[in-house]
Parts: sequence; structure tokens; C-alpha cells
Amino acid sequence: MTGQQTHGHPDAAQPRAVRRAAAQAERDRHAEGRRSRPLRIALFAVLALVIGGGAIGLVVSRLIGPAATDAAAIQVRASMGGFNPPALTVKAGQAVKVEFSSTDTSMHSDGGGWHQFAIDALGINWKVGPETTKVFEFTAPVTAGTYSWYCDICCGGKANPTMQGKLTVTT
Ligand SMILES: [Cu+2]
Repeated sequence: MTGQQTHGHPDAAQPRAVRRAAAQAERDRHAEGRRSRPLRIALFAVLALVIGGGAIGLVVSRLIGPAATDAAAIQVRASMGGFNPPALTVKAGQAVKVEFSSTDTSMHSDGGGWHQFAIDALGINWKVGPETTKVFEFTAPVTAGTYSWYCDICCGGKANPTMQGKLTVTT
């Protein structure tokens, strides 16, 4: 019993200290509240941007496929939906660089995400795997004309109009 009473004296001083600390904490909280509201909004905006941007980026990357590795090359992207672009125009005799990509994933049961870019008359037969990009080169014929290209891997093969495109050679 006496042991507890010896603590009586420090205990008596504590409430004042506690009150002071509480008042200080209250003032701090007010100051904090005023300061951190715009800060919290900014933080939220940044978080929303990062998360939203990441999600959008993921969707976009799924739609447009792998990033181009050669900015100087003509970009041709293939998916089950078709070729993008579905037509190209080049100059006769021109050295042409094409970056060909597949935007489809390997989850596609029809072709496994592989696509082809073939022009029999020009000896072109390029293939790319799922979500893969590859740079190819060819020299355009010296005479003007139009050539059809096709993909015979997916979607019923080259008979499918979505798996076709047109190369126009101009003089
Ligand atoms: Cu295809």
C-alpha cells in the first residue's frame, strides 16, 4: 500500500503535463489540418495519376502492342482484328524498312498470337510472335504496281479479308 502512495507525488504533476501536451497536440493538429488539406489532395491526385496512368498504360500497351524499336521504320501492327495500317505506299526502287509487330498475346488459341506479312510476288515472308516486334527490310520493285500481303497463320488464313493488306508502289 505504501509503495503505491510513494507514486502519489509524481502523479499529481502529471495531469498538468498531460493537459499541456494535449493542448499542444490539438494546436498541432489544427496547424496540420490547414497545411495538409491541399497536400492531401495533391497526394491523392498524384496517386490517382500514377495508378490510373499505369492502368491506362497497360490497356494501351495491350492495344498497340510492343513499343517501336526503330523510329525510322514504317510501323505495321497485326492483331486478330487486322493490319494497322492495312495499306502502305512506297516509292519504286526504295529501300523500305518495316517494323512488324504482333499485338496479340500467346493466349490466342488461333495462331498463338503469331502473325505473318507475306507478299509472294516479292519473296516477302515475315513472321512475328506474340507481343513481339521485329524490323524487316526489302527493296521495292522498280516498276509501279499494287501487291497484296496476307497472313496465313490465324483467323482462317489468307482468305480472311482482315488478314490482308495492300502495298502500293509508285514511281
Ligand atoms: Cu494473322
